[in-house]
Amino acid sequence: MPKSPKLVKSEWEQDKVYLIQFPRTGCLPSPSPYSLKLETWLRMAGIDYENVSNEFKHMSKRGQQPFIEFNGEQISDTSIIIDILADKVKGKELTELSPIDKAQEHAFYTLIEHHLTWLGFYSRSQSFKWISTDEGYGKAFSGVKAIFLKNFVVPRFERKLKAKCDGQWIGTLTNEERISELKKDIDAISVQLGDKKYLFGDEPKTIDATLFGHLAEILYTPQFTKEIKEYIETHAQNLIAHSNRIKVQYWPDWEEIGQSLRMDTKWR
Ligand SMILES: N[C@@H](CCC(=O)N[C@@H](CS)C(=O)NCC(=O)O)C(=O)O
Repeated sequence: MPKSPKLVKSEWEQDKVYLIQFPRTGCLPSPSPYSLKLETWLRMAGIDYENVSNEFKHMSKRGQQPFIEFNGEQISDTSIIIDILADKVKGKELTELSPIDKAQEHAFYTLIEHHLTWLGFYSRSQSFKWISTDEGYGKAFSGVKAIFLKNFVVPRFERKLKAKCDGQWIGTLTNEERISELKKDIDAISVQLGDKKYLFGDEPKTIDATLFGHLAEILYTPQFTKEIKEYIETHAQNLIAHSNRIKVQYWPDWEEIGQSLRMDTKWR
């Protein structure tokens, strides 16, 4: 077992992927759409990985999580990680599409990760209180730590996200305009999915993990307005079915994770 002191997992096994991410939360395995995307992708690809908590302090060189450690190297940014793993390890079939589908897939990736995701950030800038309840980290902290989380960390995070949104187009919109933008995203993805199992056919692709990661944060966590979930329920039932399909197939340990907050649950 080689040793690399600068890594979070300083003693590592050759060819094993270590996924460093936030600790588990109660209402879904991660409060980060990117972590949920990447872990879902690893499961879809059938890659042997080990979860490692970042203990709220270990971040990548980009100042973000999740990231992986693989053969003594740290790799960050979920899309870059996926490209590298698909190339070097497993999961190539999840990235293979015809040129026209690939073009559409890239457009949907941009819509999801660079547009839809801002509505999630906006929602949390308005209220991220759930993160300190049992839906979030409530069960993991007690006493002074729980008070600190609720009264200092959450308001600070809300302020940070608000500043981030204010510096973007989303901060300039009225609430009505924000919701209208979100509905357009939902409609576009729902039309692409149609009555197919996955966005590009019967088999899941990387973009399905991306969609799942981002949509799960909308469907399974509290939102700043009820309108969003109500709109998906009434106009995009197929997106709910898509999320459920992925949850059933790749997250049989979902409930167990929410109860135990363990990072080493068995899923296959
Ligand atoms: N493009 C990056 C985005 C990762 C990202 O934005 N992660 C957020 C958590 S959801 C983060 O670590 N933010 C650090 C911070 O806000 O301090 C990826 O795909 O990995």
